[in-house]
Amino acid sequence: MKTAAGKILLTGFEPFGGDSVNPTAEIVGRLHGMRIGRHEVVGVVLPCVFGDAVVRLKTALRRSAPQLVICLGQAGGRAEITPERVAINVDDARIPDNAGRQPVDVPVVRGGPAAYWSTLPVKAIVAALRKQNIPAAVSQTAGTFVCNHVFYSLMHALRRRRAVRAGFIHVPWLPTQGKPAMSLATLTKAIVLATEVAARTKQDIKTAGGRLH
Ligand code: PCA
Repeated sequence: MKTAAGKILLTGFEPFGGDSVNPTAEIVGRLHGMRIGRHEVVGVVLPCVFGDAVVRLKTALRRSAPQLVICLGQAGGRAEITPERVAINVDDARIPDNAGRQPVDVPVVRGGPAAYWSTLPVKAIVAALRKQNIPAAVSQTAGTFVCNHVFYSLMHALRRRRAVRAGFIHVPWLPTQGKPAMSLATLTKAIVLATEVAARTKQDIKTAGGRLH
């Protein structure tokens, strides 16, 4: 048997905002310990709490020393798998997090740059998913809640480690949560595919992926 060449850190979130499930915790639970290509997946579920989620993420980064990091979050109301293009340096919570924290207009990292780009091949991921008939689109905003907070903190933590590719993907609800939704089987397949593409694509493809609005 071939030994794994390296680790892929895959994170999800616990349920939040009164929900009893979060599709991303389910996906991560299914993929933890799996091999994707020559990599081994390390799955971690983060608390949906400003600050605490980042502490857990940094511990996971230290322990697993991954070559690739993909953080996942639920985006209720979206119909597609959406790799995020950019993380912005602001927390602005419309609802309290799971610890009752609700920061408004505060930077994720004081003095940090306004934004960090994802270093995942977001366009290639979208193209590969669409080829499998899985609805996908590049998203231009990860919002300003805990997901963007984790995404920004991830890219900030890795800013001097350009060899480690990293980014964030939002996913739709599960069918039990509302509509639009995607089955757990499709979500899991999509994330495996996205991870494979991210692991093997050095240079992202250049296709127009933006929407007018
Ligand atoms: N989605 C939220 C936080 C946790 C999650 O799964 C967000 O989009 O910010």
